[in-house]
Amino acid sequence: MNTTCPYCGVGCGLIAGEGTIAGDPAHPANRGRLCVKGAKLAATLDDRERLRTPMVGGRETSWSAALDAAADGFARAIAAHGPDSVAFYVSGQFLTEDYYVANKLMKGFIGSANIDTNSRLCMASAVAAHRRCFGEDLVPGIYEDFDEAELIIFAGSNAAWCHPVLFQRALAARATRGTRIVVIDPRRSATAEFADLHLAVRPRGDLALFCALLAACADRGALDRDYIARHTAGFGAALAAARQAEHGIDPAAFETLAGWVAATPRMVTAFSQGVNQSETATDAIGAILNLHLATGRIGRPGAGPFSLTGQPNAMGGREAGGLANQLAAHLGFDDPDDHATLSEFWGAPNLVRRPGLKAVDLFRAVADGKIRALWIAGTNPAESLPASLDVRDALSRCPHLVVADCWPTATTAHAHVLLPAAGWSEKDGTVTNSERMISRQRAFRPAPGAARPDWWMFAELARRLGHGAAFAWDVPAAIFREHAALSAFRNFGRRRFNIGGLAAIPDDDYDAMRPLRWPLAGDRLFAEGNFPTPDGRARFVAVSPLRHARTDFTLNTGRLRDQWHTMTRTGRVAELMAHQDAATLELAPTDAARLGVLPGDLVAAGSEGARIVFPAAISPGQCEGSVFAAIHWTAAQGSAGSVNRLTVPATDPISGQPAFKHSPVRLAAVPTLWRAIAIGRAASCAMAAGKQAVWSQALRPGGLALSRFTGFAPLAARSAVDAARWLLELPEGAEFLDYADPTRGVFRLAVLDRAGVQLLLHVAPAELALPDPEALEALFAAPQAGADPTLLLGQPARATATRGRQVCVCNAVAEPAIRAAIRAGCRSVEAIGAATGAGTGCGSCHSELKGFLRHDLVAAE
Ligand SMILES: Nc1nc2c(c(=O)[nH]1)N[C@H]1C(S)=C(S)[C@@H](COP(=O)(O)OP(=O)(O)OC[C@H]3O[C@@H](n4cnc5c(=O)[nH]c(N)nc54)[C@H](O)[C@@H]3O)O[C@H]1N2
Ligand SMILES: Nc1nc2c(c(=O)[nH]1)N[C@H]1C(S)=C(S)[C@@H](COP(=O)(O)OP(=O)(O)OC[C@H]3O[C@@H](n4cnc5c(=O)[nH]c(N)nc54)[C@H](O)[C@@H]3O)O[C@H]1N2
Ligand code: SF4
Ligand SMILES: [Mo]
Repeated sequence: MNTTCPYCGVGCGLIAGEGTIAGDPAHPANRGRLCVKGAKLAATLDDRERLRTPMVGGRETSWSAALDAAADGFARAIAAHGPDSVAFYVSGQFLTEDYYVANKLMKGFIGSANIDTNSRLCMASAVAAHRRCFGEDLVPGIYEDFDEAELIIFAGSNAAWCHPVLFQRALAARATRGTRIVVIDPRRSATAEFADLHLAVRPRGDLALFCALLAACADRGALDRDYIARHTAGFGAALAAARQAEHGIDPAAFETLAGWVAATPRMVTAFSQGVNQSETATDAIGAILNLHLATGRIGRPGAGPFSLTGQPNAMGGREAGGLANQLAAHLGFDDPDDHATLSEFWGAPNLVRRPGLKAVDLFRAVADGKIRALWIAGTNPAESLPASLDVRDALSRCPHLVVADCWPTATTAHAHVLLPAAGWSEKDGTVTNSERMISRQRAFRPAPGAARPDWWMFAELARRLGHGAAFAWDVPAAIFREHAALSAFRNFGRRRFNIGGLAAIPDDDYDAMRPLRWPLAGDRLFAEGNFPTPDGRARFVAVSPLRHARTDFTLNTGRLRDQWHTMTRTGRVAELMAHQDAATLELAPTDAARLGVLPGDLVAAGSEGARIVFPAAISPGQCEGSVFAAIHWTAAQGSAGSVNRLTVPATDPISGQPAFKHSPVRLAAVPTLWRAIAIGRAASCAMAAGKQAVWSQALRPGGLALSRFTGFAPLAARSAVDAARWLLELPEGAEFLDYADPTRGVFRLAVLDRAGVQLLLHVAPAELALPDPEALEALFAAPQAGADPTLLLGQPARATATRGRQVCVCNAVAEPAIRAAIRAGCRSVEAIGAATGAGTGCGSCHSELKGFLRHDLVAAE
């Protein structure tokens, strides 16, 4: 069955078979390709830990009782405190149909605009910039522009890891037509490894840089005066403002880039969170749009500004109007006609007239007691919002909290009413990817237990609040038809988002629907101007950079190649833990030296509200004064989760998007006394571990769990069992093999039962090496003759080559094999691929292979 990937906004098509998931060769977004996460989706179809039954107050109950309780809390709050005392907080991982129903209920029938979404954390700045410049939230480009461009600038985007299949198209363009790839990122990211030019912009320096590029194009005669004159307004002021900017970039690198930009009409600027998540994001995107308008590089083959959307349905949410400051179907609050149009279409006399609270403010209002009933679905704000400890506090104070999710999370832990949601593979609907391509997600297996889709839950809530007639759909196709009809209703060409051609699509055709892109009539927007503004002209915005106060260190946060957000899916797949198995704080070598920190040593990062101790990773790709931590790790994976305890809730004043990439932090080295590693079948980390050590735990193949500890307090133990009890919950009724050298601080423990080895633990002082996890794992595989003391050696009895850290997850190729291939003469990524298979799957490990090549070859010279 054809469906669509539940992860990133590339929106790859899939074919789901019996226990297999493969790329769909006929889907235009990926033509059969997948990245690692997509390729490992079959392994996520494991329902063991899913939420299955509705719960009220911690007790299992029926759907009708749970929905009654949910609705009752909303009805009471509305009756006593008015519609603005309730809110929904939803998700770019919703299907468009889910979004449509939730939005219609809140804005049309409850009569408040307090519905916001995690897309506020992700796309809101792009939406605001598009609306300000184009008059409507429109992404002008399509993926084919990546095939046809001659210069692709990735600004604040680590596409090699975050939009891997699209990034492959950029690499293919370079191979076939010599396209240049530029990466603008303060950090030398995996994407930067591929770049013809990496500009290590200073954090938040994008606004100044794009202003400077506009000025450079003007000076070099690279403007499209005709396009400016015919299709835009406000150029003079924008150029004057841009000339004020000081980019602060290395002059030679800037000159190179400015030369390329001036000389290359086929230019795509793809931008993502490095630009979107700052206090000046809307202006920085404005500067990108200005540059493209001024050079006429918009809506033409191979040219355009391109907002890379994060979640699979970030775009569908924007179409449905899931943000608190839009109405629906690209109808807005500013125009009274829009209000009348929507009110009539929905038959909603209560339709709200003013925007609602944006995510960060919404949770502040929960904390202040202004929001008294909140429904959260498809997102995990206790982990993903900035200052997450304050968010948790708000959740715990909310008088009525309803949460719908597929798995238990830090957010579901606070729910009064907990609803089991059907997830990807179990629910039907549509998603829209970064290039406006609408694809079907299809159910291909039953949902576990009583889990149900979100649209159904909201429709049931509506019925209980007395609005049943307007929410009486029986299938998602019916919702989709209404959504499509709304997009065309009284449109008259005013809104480019118009999929009215699908308003009468029969159920069968909806089921069989192939991907299609809007506008349905033609692909590229704005080549001939015709902007959806009153005079048809785009608006230049006069933007120039602010000066930012210098802070001690700034914390930059972002994504890892093989994980998805708060890890509810990917964290349950051992193969996806192989690339990186624990949280680290990456810092520049100079900063590490100043702090006296070696790789793996502990370093504490502190902000106003919290302090997190991380093992340090020292990275030459990190710029001085900036440290980087991944967003994914939660308390379930270790003591360093989650990083949003440290981030501050500063937002862009126009879009309300949090500045996740730039939180001020203080750093301090923490004494690193000892380390431990444990591999086991059943043990989980003990509460005491956090008082003694920084710890992490990750799944390994074969049902094993790997725990790592780095100690900052002395481990007062006389035996290995003693030591283990501080760190781990040991299985009951087992036999122990115990080796202890308390004076040196060396402890080794094997825990055995009749089935064989249960757990192996090694503790050593910081200056001694610990055994390799692979070596310990081999001991679980080997047949054991009882309590064999050689188990404590930390290596297999017969030395077998260990596999080493996996680099290519698709084809399970590890570091030693790759290094051996390089030693044997492989001099390119392709040659390594031919010799070992590494990098011949999704290609997202190419940057690492290049790193090995560079490093190993230099070392060999
Ligand atoms: N593997 C994986 N892929 C994903 C996701 C995932 O969880 N895992 N999530 C998806 C989602 S929802 C999203 S939103 C996207 C995000 O995709 P990206 O935006 O590409 O990912 P991030 O890692 O958040 O940030 C990108 C880069 O911004 C850089 N950056 C930080 N500050 C600045 C700055 O001031 N200027 C510039 N130019 N760059 C800066 C960071 O160093 C980082 O390398 O990924 C999507 N794809
Ligand atoms: N520091 C920092 N923080 C960030 C970011 C950053 O770069 N830095 N990036 C931000 C961005 S761009 C994003 S998009 C957010 C993502 O943050 P979140 O949205 O909080 O992260 P997810 O883990 O994707 O949460 C989705 C939840 O929905 C559940 N779920 C999945 N499918 C369904 C469904 O169909 N129905 C229901 N009801 N539940 C479902 C999952 O189990 C999971 O618990 O994080 C933001 N937070
Ligand atoms: S590139 Fe994105 S949509 Fe495609 S398989 Fe990977 S995660 Fe899924
Ligand atoms: Mo996102």
